[in-house]
Amino acid sequence: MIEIHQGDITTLPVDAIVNAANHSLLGGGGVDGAIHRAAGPQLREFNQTLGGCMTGEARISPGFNLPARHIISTVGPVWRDGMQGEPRLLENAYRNVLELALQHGICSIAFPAISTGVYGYPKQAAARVALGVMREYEARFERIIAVCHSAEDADLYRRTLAGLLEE
Ligand code: AR6
Repeated sequence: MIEIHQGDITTLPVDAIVNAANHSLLGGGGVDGAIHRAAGPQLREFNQTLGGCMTGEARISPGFNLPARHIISTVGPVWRDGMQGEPRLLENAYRNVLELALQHGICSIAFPAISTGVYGYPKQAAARVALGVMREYEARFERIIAVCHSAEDADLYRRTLAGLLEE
């Protein structure tokens, strides 16, 4: 069962939280900034050894000062007009995070709404991609948590998940 949680992803004591990062993996704004602040400067030092990350790929780091044991960073697509492969790239981001999590024996994982902030991906369309991939993997995890920063986003996720379950 996919859980929808409203709040700050950095507070969750799970095996892994997912970061919506940029290619450098060295920090930024939004959820990326919050995760780097909460994990501490060791995250940036560690990520300097990873050599960056392409759009749709995923990299794993320790959780450092977070309650989460690991951070899996991915880079979502920047939304242009929807005709530049954005849906496939967003799907790849979710899928590659979940595959990497399985390789590392992670049982509980929490995701932010990748690409829906600074990168401008329309929220409804992004929620359909996110929840669609999560449903494919849910049987292989104890917990998959979709974290929404606002109550409005959590409502959108609940409605989108209900719609997918009816299909
Ligand atoms: N917990 C959960 N969700 C959050 C939090 C939080 N603490 N803070 C923000 N969100 P964004 P992107 C939500 O912009 O669109 C960075 O600068 C937010 O409401 O963080 O993938 C990176 O370095 C939104 O729904 O990520 C990249 O340059 C979602 O997280 C770029 O932004 C994603 O918004 C990535 O942009």
